[in-house]
This record gives sequence, structure tokens and C-alpha cells, in this order.
Amino acid sequence: MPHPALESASFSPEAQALVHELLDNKQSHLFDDWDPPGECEPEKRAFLEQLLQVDANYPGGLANYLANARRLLTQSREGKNPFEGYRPEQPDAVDLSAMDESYDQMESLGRDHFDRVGIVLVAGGLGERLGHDGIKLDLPVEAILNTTYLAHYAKCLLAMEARMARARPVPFVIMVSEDTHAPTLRALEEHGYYGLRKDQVHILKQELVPALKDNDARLAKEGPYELILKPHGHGDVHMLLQSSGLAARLRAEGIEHLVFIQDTNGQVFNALPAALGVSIEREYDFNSLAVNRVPGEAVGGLARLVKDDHEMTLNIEYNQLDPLLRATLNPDGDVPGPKGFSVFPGNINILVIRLASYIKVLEQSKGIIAEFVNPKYADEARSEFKKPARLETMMQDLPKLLGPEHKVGVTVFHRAWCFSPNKNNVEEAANKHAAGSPPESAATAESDFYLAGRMKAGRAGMDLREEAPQTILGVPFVNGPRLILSPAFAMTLAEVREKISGGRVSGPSTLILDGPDIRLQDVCLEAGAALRVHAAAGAKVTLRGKLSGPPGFALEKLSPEELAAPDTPSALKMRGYRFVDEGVKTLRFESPGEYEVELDTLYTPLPENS
Ligand code: UGB
Repeated sequence: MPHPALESASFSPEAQALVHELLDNKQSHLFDDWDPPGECEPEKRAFLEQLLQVDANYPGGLANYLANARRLLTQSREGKNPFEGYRPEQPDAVDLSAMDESYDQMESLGRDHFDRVGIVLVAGGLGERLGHDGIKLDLPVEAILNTTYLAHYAKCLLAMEARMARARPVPFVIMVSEDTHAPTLRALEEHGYYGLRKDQVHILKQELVPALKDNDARLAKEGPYELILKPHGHGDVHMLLQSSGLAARLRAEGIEHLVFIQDTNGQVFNALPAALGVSIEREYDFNSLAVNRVPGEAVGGLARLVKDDHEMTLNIEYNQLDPLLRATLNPDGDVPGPKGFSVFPGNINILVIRLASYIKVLEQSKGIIAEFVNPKYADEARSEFKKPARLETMMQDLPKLLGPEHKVGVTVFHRAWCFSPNKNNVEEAANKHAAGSPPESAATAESDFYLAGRMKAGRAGMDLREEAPQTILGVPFVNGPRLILSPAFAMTLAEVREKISGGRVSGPSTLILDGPDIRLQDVCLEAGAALRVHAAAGAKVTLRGKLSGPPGFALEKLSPEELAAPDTPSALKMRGYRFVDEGVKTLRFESPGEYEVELDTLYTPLPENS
């Protein structure tokens, strides 16, 4: 007797064929609780539509997903250590954290390569840990100009283009998910693609995968007519670059490297030119950017894993690092090494991948990169799950598919220079800070954004006198000097050195420079003064002298009432403060020409007793 799911004539032939296939794959439970034929037909058809959709979204269809799931679930049930027999060693690494002459060389090499690079932004995740219900790309990286992450990234791409010998738009691939697709498109449309060309932006959408309810890879349902679907992880970006044909198209257009970035890391473009330079100089097929890792923090460790005559350089995700270290190098596990950090560099998920090698790997793997499954078992025998699991992939796992002919390396940067994401809400950030881990919150991301500005100007000989760190809602924040050097102003340290000579900025003063041809000669800002200079292309502006007031942007902490109020914007709540403009001095130069500005003459002292 046919299964009830096959009895209705109103199901399409494709749906009937898929039901057959699922029955052959031990999925009859999907249909066993159906109402009798003739009843709930619309719900049944919608359910079959959902199955057809997930079948179409996965390379090789649902049958392939189930086969992969059964294999991985068996390994997981048997408790197989994926790194069994491997010993972790230091990876091949270039350490640029000192930012010395070798940094400058790599940066210059990378800058000359801007016309052969595409940027891939993975932005499918929702800010659940952040307690924010919009997309993270719409959050401001700093609260003075309120530049959002997406706007900032677009400015960086435009600045890269402006530095090419023969300008061409930098391809910008954004991976979104069902959760982030519409709001990301809306942000782009509402802001005219932030000055980018619409055809340089490529949106790829990741789909959800079906959840699995047991070790036999039986698909999980909610009621009789709805599959439970879950995210498949940021590794989907590889599958989508393959299935869309985009990776191959970009290669054909002359792109040689893709740089993969995350959604809320305002520092990434500081390090990008030098990282590119390292990839070129070392001929790395795969280059992971890294920082000194605090033991126990939620970033993976990068290691070369060696077993007999096989080795691979990989990110060991934070939950797997401790057991691996206990089983090999150190019975105490993930603890500080002699320099106070984890002995393995921390993966910050900024990847520079050589497109020629990447395309070959994608062709062989269909872009399904090292899936894994991580069920939470309800019993010691590992026979039942606490809740449905699913297959996942992580973008940094690509080296699992590389062979001995590929070169995999790591480039270590100064942490605040390359990595300060906004991932945690203020309570979680305060807890992390108290536990000695990086808080990775809106306030620390903003604080480090200004710090990167100070690092740039400091390397050009500017004297920067920092405020002492203060703690706001348990999270540390350095309130200045706040330097916002736009990507148009400088994309490399060499450029900053060319444009800034000497000078001094102290305390909570603010300096904002936006324009390709602004030069500062011994400029001093003090007493909280704020100077904002905007110069359009062709406007050559030279600034000299001192501005010592009036106070510019004052930091104001939110009151407990404001923190609790539902209408306080979440971008402020996640900081615990706002900036109030009390008198920024703004200079705008919109027309081409040469301009000289003596700052001393701009300052009109306030009348006494005011
Ligand atoms: N993302 C997607 O685009 N799709 C998804 O399905 C999931 C995420 P998380 P995670 O840098 O601190 C990673 O959630 O996964 C995007 C590394 O694995 O913020 O906890 C999402 O939008 C880890 O080794 O990070 O941990 C975001 O842009 C370490 O490097 C990005 O993927 C850690 O990041 C990361 O997602 C870190």
C-alpha cells in the first residue's frame, strides 16, 4: 500500500519524486502523522514546497544532506576526535605586530594590488549576543559622526579605488541570510549604495538547512506540516561563491585575491593592505589574520597540525582547543604561554584567499567546506539529542580541503589595529572585562576606532596625550583624543606620514579629517577642542596652528531612566553614553583649489564670565 503522502493526485510530480526519495532515505516519519487523504491539503502542499526548497538549496539535494549528516552523526556518536593523532605546532606566521619597516614594505605591496582584490563580507548573522534586533551593519562604528559599519566599509572600497593606477570598482560581495537580506538591501538602497556602483555589489543569500532529530538523521518537525530549519554557518559563503559562479567570474575579470571580512570590525581595513602584501610576498594561498589570543577567549587558535607525514594549518575553534592541548602539549589545556598569551595566534576570521587556488577547491568540493555537527546529547550513550542539531560550516575551515601544494600562513597584527568587533551587549561585555577577556562591545569597538586614528597620527610624529581609561557600565572606554581619519584621507601609514607632520592633540579633543588632499603641519588641538575638516577631491588644504577651544564633543553618560526607556536607541544603550556637540569647528572645502588655514585665527575666545 502506498504511503498516504503519495495518495493525493494534487501533488506535483517533483513533490511526489522527492517524497519517494525521502521514504527511501528513512524519512517516513515526516508523513506518518499526516491527516487522512483529502484533509489539510493546502498545509500538505506547503510542507512539500518547503521540502522542495531545502532540496534545491543544498548541493546534491536533501539526499546528499542526509548522507553527510549520517556520516558526521556516526563520527560524533563514536566520540571521534577530529584531530586524533595530530600534534599542534606553531603555524608559518609573519609577525607584523611591531609595525616596523617590514610592515611598511608589506603595506606598499598590498596597496599596489588594490585593483586585483575583491571584498567578501559575511553578514548573515543576527546580533543575538548584542541584544539588537536590526542588522549589525546598520550600527554606528562611532557615535560622533554615527558612521555605520556598512557606510565605513563602502568608504574603504571607494578609497581603494581612488588609489589605483587605473581605477576600477572593487567587487563587494555581501552574504546575507533570510534574517538580514531585506534590511541590508534597504540600507543600500536608502543610501544610494553609499556611493558604490550598484553593479559592484553582489548579494548572495544563504539559506537555512533542516534540523536533525536523532542519530539516524531523521529530519525534525514542528507539528505535522513544518520542518525545523536552522542556520548553516558562515562557511556557506564558499558554497554560494561556487554555485552562483561569482568566484569564477571575478577571476575572469582579473581579481587575484578575495578578502573575507566580518560584519562589525571597524579596524579591518587598517590591516588589509599589509595582509595582502604578505599574501603576495609569501605566495600564500590562504592567509589568516591573527592577534595575540587571551586563553579562554571566544576566538579560535591557529596551529599547524602534524601527524606522520601529513600536516595542515588550521583554526582550532575555541571549544576544541582546550581538549586538544590537554591531549597533546599541556595537561592544563588552554592556559597562558611564557608571554602571557595563548601559545597559538587567535583567529579573527579575516581571510585572504588566492582566487586561482580557491576556484579549484570550490570545483572539487562544490563549496561544501568541512561540515560538522555538534549535537547536545541527552544521555551518556549519546543516543538522544536534547534539541535538534544541524550540519554547520565555518569559512575559516577551507584549509581542510587544501593539499601539500598549497601554502597556508598566518599574519599576526597588533590587536586593536586590526580587530575590535562589536559582538556583546553591555552586561556580557562587563562580565568579560571582569574576567580578563576582551569585552568586544560597542564601547570598546569605538574606543579602539579612535585608538587606530591615534596610532596612525602617532606614527606621523604627532604627540597624542591620551585620557585615562574610564569605565562605563563596567566596560572600559578611553575618551580621547578621538581621531577619525577617513579612508579617503589615508589608507596606509605611509600616506598618513606624508600628510601629517608633527603637532599635538591632547585629552578629549576631536580631530576629523575627510578628504584626499588635507595636510597638517604642526597642528595642535587642546582643551577638548574639536575640528572637522572636509575637503572634496581637488581641494588642497593645508592646516597649521593651534585650536584650544571651545570644547567640542562632550561625553554624556545615559541616566538609568534613559537606559531603561524603550525609545532610547539600541546603539546608545549598548554604549551607555552619547556625544553632545558643544561647538565643533567645521571647515568645508567643496571646490577645487589651494587653501591655507591658520587655526589660531579661527578661535574667538568666549567673553569672560560666560
Ligand atoms: N555569519 C554569517 O554570515 N552567517 C552565519 O550563519 C553565521 C555568522 P559570529 P562566531 O572573530 O571573534 C567566529 O557569530 O561564529 C557571519 C569565528 O568562528 O560573530 O562566534 C556574522 O554575520 C571564531 O574563530 O562569530 O566566531 C559575522 O559577520 C572567531 O574568529 C561572522 O559570520 C570569532 O568569529 C561571524 O559570526 C571572532
